[in-house]
Amino acid sequence: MRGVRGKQNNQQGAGAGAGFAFSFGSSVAKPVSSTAMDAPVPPMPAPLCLVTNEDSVLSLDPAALAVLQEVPQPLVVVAIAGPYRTGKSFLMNRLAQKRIGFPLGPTVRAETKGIWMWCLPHPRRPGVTLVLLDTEGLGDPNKGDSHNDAWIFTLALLLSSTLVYNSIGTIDQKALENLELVTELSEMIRVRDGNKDGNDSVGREDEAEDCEFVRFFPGFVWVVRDFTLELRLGERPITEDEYLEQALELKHGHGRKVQNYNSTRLCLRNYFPTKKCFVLPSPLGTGEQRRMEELPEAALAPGFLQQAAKFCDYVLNTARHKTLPDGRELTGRALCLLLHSYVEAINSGRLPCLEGAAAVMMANENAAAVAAALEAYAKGMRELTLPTEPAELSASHGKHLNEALTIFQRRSFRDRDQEHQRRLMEQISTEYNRLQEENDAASRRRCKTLLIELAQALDTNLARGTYAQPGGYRAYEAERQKLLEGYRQAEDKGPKAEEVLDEFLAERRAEAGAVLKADNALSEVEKQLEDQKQQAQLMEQQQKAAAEREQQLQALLEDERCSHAQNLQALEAKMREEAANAQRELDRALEAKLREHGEMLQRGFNERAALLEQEMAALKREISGSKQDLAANIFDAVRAACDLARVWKISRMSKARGTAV
Ligand SMILES: Nc1nc2c(ncn2[C@@H]2O[C@H](COP(=O)(O)OP(=O)(O)O)[C@@H](O)[C@H]2O)c(=O)[nH]1
Ligand SMILES: [Mg+2]
Repeated sequence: MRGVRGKQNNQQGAGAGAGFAFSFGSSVAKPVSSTAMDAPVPPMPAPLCLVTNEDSVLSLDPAALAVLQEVPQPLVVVAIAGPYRTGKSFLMNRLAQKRIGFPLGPTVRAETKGIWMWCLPHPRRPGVTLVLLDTEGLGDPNKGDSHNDAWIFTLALLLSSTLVYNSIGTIDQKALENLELVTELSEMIRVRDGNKDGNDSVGREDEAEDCEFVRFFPGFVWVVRDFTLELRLGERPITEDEYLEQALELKHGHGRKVQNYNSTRLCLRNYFPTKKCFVLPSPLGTGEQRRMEELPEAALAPGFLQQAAKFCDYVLNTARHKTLPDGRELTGRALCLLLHSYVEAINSGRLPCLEGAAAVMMANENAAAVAAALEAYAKGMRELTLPTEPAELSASHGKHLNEALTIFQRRSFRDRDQEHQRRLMEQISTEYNRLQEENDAASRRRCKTLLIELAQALDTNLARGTYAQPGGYRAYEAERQKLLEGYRQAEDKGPKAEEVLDEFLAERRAEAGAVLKADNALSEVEKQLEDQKQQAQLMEQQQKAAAEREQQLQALLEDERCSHAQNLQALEAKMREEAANAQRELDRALEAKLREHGEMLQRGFNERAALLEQEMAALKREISGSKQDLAANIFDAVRAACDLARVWKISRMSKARGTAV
């Protein structure tokens, strides 16, 4: 069995970016994403090889993974694929706005074949990382191992949010045949793990799955290099997109020849949610053969520069963030997890499963989101110095719980049955309980120390027998009042102030009685009166301690009510956001199918149109299902949160009353 192999790869790009910036046309920046304030991307001076393909094994490079893993921002992932030596790396360097970066054809020796990665701050979207993926050596007979060419192409496609296919000349039958790989995609990817018995060897269970590819696949851009034709259809000038559309026109009929003709075209039409085309003339005069990267910008043909800038503008302005089909944006960590799953499947002879990989990634990320949120809560609460007043502890709990929920919400993915949020709330509750106990203990320690200090004069006088003489009780009582005053004035006693004082007075009850009894200056009646006063004072203190406990219990219940409300609010906001994202993505898929349906009808491909109608009906069912799901989920969330709140309440009340749950 072949496993994923970590491989130390020291190959770097041909050199660090020289900081040469091409100027692209002005553009309107997209709105900054919600996670835009995340830490910026660590500088990556040159591309690294992310996936290598040698000896029929795909390996992930730990150094490149480490870089990608550290990107906490949303990603725009642009991958380029196509025949070798067609200027792919050259074009990607222009997208990076760097003269030197991805190694170009003549500068690399026959070495690594695979996917190179370059992470850069997105030049037009603050807070977003642009990940460029350059595939190397597809179809190059002299380079590496051609066995996994199709896997490299598939991985580039699955990782990207925009896939650029680059070829030279024109989009003719030959060019489309070179792109035959797309027809194999339905044999190489599965949407979901249909085979429940676990025997998921290569082979597809569900032939209809590829109609769902449109929800997972990136936007598609075909770039034609050294283009020499005039963009005309008969007399009519046409756009580049119309040129692509025309090249992808289907033929009528059912024969094998027609099927062969149509197969790649059909896949391109059906799998990709958007299609775009750019034609670039040769950057040099005809027949010139020079290394472009060594030429100054001014030596490149203006037509090439203009078209290349148009391509870069399109990609930088419109390429979408990399998301899951439900619209949730991926970070570098999440993309790494998906990549691991895909490569592991491929190396062990299985097909990458899109939903399976997403589920593993989401579980992993949700667990990490719980840990990060809990850590933030604990860190925030550690700022308090104990003992502190219960109101302060409670306010701090509310503040940091809110922060923790925000962190969790930002970082987590679809959280089935609110399992992870529930776990987070339980762990925060446990931590809050622990802190309260710690605060109680710290309060007891502080109050006891304080009383020992304040009682020093009393104890010294008692030891000296100062109170064992006529008038001693009055002196004792005056000293005791001084002690009580000092205690009341002391700050930061915490939640156990009254309770500890109550215990102190009860402990000293006998002592006060003895001093009173021994004081011969007092008559029996006076002694009785003083004794009653002592008793009343003790009872009053007992009541204060009881009131203190009751007040704290009420505050705890109020804390629970607030936590519960915060939890619910976070759950509902998250669900609404998820539902809106999912709806947007489904709408986008539906739109692509609707467009294709219109074209098929117009061109008389009625069978195809009917098939598309079925696919659209399935998507619409999913859309209405997702709306019902939202309502059901919110209901479930409320119920789950109520259950949790009830458990807390019972446990807190029992704790406060000193009984076991
Ligand atoms: N004719 C032509 N050559 C190009 C173009 N862009 C880059 N080149 C040159 O073609 C060679 C291969 O380029 P490279 O980007 O490494 O191709 P890749 O193998 O597809 O990545 C280099 O010497 C480039 O300078 C282009 O648009 N037309
Ligand atoms: Mg290259």
